[in-house]
Amino acid sequence: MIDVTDEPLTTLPPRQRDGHKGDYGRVLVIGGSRGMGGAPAMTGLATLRSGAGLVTVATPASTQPIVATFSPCFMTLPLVEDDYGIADYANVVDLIAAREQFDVWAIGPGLGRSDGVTELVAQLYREIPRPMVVDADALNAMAASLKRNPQALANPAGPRVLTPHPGEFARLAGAMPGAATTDRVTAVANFCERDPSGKLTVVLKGRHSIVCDGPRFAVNGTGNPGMATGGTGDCLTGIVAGLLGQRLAPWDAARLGMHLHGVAGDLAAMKLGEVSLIASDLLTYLPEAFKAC
Ligand code: NPW
Ligand code: AMP
Ligand code: MG
Repeated sequence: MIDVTDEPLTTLPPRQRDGHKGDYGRVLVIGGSRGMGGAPAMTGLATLRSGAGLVTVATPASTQPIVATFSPCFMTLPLVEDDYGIADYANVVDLIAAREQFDVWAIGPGLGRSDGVTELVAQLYREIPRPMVVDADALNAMAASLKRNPQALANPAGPRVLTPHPGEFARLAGAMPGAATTDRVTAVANFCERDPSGKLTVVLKGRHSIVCDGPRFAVNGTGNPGMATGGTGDCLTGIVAGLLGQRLAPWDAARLGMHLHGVAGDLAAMKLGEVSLIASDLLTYLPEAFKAC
């Protein structure tokens, strides 16, 4: 039987009176594709609402003007694309060259699936030395790489927080986890054992999301079924990235992020009802969630 941690949740330290935006993290979100501009935009907004100092959303060139209109508060960066989606080589060169500019990377929301995306994700996952949140289509890209070579992504250059829902987890791990919490904990533990580098934190989402960094496990208690609506996971990616930007350790950022995401969902459900809750409501209620923690 695996012990679930009784460590209390970390809280963010109060902001320094003379703090400046560089102190709170420069975050790069990579996501979006034709028809899915909303996903990286929500990730970018959630990152900002979670306290990051500067946020840039990198998205295919054709999607960039759309993503930019969601907010004047984040910057955007166009990615080279061809008829099939992101064209990997040029992007990897550009992004690797930009690595020093960003403290935290968040990759995957709305990115779509293509060979170019698979190559882009594999290279960034392996090579970027900074903390990276990996979600959505970046997880699908990882699954495609692992299928070709199970060791392809072992021992990445920096810490990685993976945030799969059960469907994404099944693609990564090769089997759908059971519904019971003990089965879910076991499934994540087994998955983490495959990369003993100590750089992996996995959040298996759903009711009672599991957070595991190898030796430690936590089970989240916040959230409600109103959050079973498109885009809520994209918001979680941004929350965790924002907390990493403020220098929380991956385990703390994943646990606190999951908790806050659920509190925002619970506040939204209290006000609006579970039926009508939509993902952007989480962005509205995140400030209250932070104030309550
Ligand atoms: P089924 O059929 O429902 O039983 P996908 P996705 C299975 C972007 N988005 N929760 C499920 O089984 C994302 O960022 C863009 C969820 C199905 O077979 C991604 O880039 C939005 N699924 C992309 O869309 C808003 C579960 O997994 C499969 C499950 C695709 O992401 C929406 C679904 O996974 C969205 O976020 C569970 N508990 N258990 C936007 N506004 O731009 C089993 N499954 O195919 O990866 O689809 O999650 O929608
Ligand atoms: P995604 O499927 O990637 O959009 O992620 C959905 C998000 O909503 C995850 O953070 C889940 O933990 C959360 N969520 C979905 N359904 C529930 C539920 N029934 N209870 C609590 N949280 C949920
Ligand atoms: Mg998702």
